[in-house]
Amino acid sequence: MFCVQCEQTIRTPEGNGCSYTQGMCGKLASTSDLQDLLIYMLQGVSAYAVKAREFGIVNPEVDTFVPKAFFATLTNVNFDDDRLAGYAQQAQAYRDELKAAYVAACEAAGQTPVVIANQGELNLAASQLEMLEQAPIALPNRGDVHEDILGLRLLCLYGLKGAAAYMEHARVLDQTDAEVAGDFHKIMAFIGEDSVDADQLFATAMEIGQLNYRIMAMLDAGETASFGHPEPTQVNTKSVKGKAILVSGHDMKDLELILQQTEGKDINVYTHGEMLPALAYPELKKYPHLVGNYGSAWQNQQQEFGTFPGAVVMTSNCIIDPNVGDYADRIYTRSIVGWPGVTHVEGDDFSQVVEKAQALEGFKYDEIPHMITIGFAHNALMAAAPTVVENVKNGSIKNFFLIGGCDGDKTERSYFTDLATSVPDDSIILTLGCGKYKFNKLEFGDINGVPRLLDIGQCNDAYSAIQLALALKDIFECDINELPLHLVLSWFEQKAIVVLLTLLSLGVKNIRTGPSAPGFLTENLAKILEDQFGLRTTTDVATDLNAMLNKG
Ligand code: SF4
Ligand code: SF3
Repeated sequence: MFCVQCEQTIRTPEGNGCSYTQGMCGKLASTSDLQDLLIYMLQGVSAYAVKAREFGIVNPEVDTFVPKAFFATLTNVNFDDDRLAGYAQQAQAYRDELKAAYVAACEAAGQTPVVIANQGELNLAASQLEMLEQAPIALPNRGDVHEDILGLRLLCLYGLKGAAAYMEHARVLDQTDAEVAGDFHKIMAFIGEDSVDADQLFATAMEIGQLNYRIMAMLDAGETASFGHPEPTQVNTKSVKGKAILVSGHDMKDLELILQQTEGKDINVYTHGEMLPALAYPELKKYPHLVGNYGSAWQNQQQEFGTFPGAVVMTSNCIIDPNVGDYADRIYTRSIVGWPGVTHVEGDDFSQVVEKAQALEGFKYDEIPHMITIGFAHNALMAAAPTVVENVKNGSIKNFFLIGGCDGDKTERSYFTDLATSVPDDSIILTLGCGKYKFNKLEFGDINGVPRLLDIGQCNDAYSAIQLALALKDIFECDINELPLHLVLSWFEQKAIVVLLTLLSLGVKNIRTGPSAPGFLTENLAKILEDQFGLRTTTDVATDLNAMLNKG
């Protein structure tokens, strides 16, 4: 196995990456190898999807399948070898179908079809064991390439994974776009070609960022069309007496289905992790039995799910071993999420989850409520903009800090809590992603009625933060990088990588990321990104804060 895609990757002086029998996330070598083989097959599908499109042949089923199956290879999404092997076989079937359609179209047009080698022709073995023997050709560090080229390839591969995940989140909400899918296939196929051209790889990384901007706009449209625009909302973070279901991950459509199917059944529904922002959407908060948020970010799930006296549903990343917390029999996976032995809910029927919650004890008492405020996505931010601008003009607000991204369990991540509590009192803090749990239960007060902590939403709601920055830039008639806006992103997995690529592709400079640099970025690449974009890794709060306030 070789995997270096997340922040917790193994780092050694000889090189970074999980490459033994198991990754730090618990992913076994067999799972990792099957994921790589799956990606290899998906690249073959995309290569023929590009060719078929030359003849106007577009298969929406394929356009859905490729990003969805690619999503299964993100950190902490799918640990189930049987399902991964199944996706790889399905990819082969789709590839062969597209290839046949393309060849037939070429023949009809009197052209000679292009033969796509490697990913275009590999035939998978029938058994999983034999498939694993084929895996070495698909490893992401295959071949003998310069480490900087490998780093750039991985930046593209992991960035596109993040974009694929958001595409699938958008598709669930009926947002698809054949042009976006076509551009996605082009990049997916290109990555499979193992380019050694640094400029081309770098340009592709920027293209991925731009593609993801379009995808985040689609996802935003899907979420707001389905559930309305988030509005500032007080949310209880304590438990309420009664039977209970906890819904984690990013997929709000699943939450809606669960809310509909628990109506009138005396079951309280709670959000967890990245589902917290759902509580601010009118079409979700209207359900009185959606009672609040329980727990915090993904890395605490073994303890939090372990003590939750009800059923748990994991709708997307990030899942970790449920057997450690002893709740494998009452957690359910959805969509591309998988854990061997855990019940996977297909279709729209959550009755087994409801029955499980009814059979479990539930909370015996009401806890004393602790309220936090959420719901500052773009519409709410724009509504507050005139007051904010007035306060900027009269000097009451001097700086904006965007502190957000992924959470994780490294102790160095206290940096983000310390930074949020150290910024000057005349600063507004914007946050998003599960990284917000490092400080979202603290009290930050307000500036002339504007809350100092504005929770924008999930990691994909970086789209809303970008809209605010663009609006402020227009109001103050300056470049986006001249705004008193400082971005400090915590990263863990590939969605954060693609959000970063989006920001860079939009020309946003001087972003800080932490708590460490990605393991696949070599010193040379980090230097190039710093020279071109001012991108740098966090150091200590005092040094970074001083530099940011002096616009460094
Ligand atoms: Fe290692 Fe992260 Fe890959 Fe898991 S996802 S194997 S921890 S790099
Ligand atoms: Fe969190 Fe996994 Fe990334 Fe959506 S849920 S931000 S880590």
